[in-house]
Amino acid sequence: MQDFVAIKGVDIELYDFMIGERKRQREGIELIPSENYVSSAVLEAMGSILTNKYSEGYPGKRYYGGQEYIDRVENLARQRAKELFGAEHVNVQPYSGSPANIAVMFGLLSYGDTIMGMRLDQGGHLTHGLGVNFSGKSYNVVSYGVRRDNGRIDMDEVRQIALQHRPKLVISGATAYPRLFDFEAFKTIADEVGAIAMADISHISGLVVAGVHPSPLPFTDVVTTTTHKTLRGPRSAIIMCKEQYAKDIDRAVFPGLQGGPHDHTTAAKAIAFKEAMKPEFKDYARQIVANAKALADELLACGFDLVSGGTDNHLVLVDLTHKGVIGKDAETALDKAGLTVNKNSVPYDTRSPFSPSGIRLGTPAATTRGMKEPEMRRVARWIERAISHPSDDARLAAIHDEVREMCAGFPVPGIG
Ligand code: DSN
Repeated sequence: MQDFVAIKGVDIELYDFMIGERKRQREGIELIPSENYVSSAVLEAMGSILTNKYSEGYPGKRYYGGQEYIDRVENLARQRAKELFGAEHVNVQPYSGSPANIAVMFGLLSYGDTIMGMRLDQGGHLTHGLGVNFSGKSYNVVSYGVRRDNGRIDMDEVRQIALQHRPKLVISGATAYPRLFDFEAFKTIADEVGAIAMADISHISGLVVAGVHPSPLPFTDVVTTTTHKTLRGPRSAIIMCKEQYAKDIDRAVFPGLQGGPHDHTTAAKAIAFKEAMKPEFKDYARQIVANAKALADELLACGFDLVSGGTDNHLVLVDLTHKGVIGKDAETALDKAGLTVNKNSVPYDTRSPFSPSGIRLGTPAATTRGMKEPEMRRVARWIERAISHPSDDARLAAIHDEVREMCAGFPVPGIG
């Protein structure tokens, strides 16, 4: 278990915060779908002496000396990612998901080019073209969303928008879409309009490598993913692409956007890729989806409205409109009950992103602790009990006692 002894010796104030967060992680259930618990080996690499090194450039072509081992670390991470995903080329240096997506656009497009992505308020991501983001400020954005009647992406509509606006980049991928992406259809549409096809699989990459979600590789031109969500690695990202885009992507990452790569994180990525190659990772990914389905089914039985009526992946998007509770108040109440979720817009939300109508739930972290369908059904019933009386602190505290008791039987990797 991480006991932060050295930190305690130099910074008692920070130590207290870290002990508090450790307790929170252990005694509550993490249901934010983009979060997970990394292994002790990944944690060790992240807190290692590799953070001491600078290594601008790429293996064999660096701007600083002393790269004998760092080159090997980066090559190992690249090689494992190529094998794990079946990618032609991989850049393992992006600091995180947003810089990875920006690097793709910076490397392959000219300012003012048209890009097409999923609208943030319908499930997309900031970097897929939101007006206040670099992507929305630098490129002409056209967007697709989901159908009002079934909450699903309509590929005919995506094709019509693409034919009308002829984007240079077609982005598939989302942060709040509970259904499968038809990556092949996106690639066909991109080809039809002469666009580069990009898939951002940050949320689902762990499911993709396990074969639980169809993969956009090898046919998609560029694929980005964070490494810390369902993939269960360090807080970071990678870019995968066809060989023809490799030089432009690499130049965009360094020296275009970034300086020295975070070598300790690269090492942690190499470890995570190795872990994800193990047969037990496939079982883990299958259980993530089974757990999400159990959670969704029980929530439906408790009278909740789910966007698209359920889930095919790791997340569930709950529309609270008919429950008479707003997402922010639900998030606060659930926090008090030891259930960590995030408020989230639902498609066609009439409320603002700061105070949306829904909450977003996911099972990757709970599944890492070994929780299965019976625990997910309990979670759904706790959510119902909490949300039906969101201001009843005594009731919420009582739920947290039950949550704490259940959590004691499911240790957190790296914490215990
Ligand atoms: N912040 C991530 C998420 O929660 O989905 C997206 O970048």
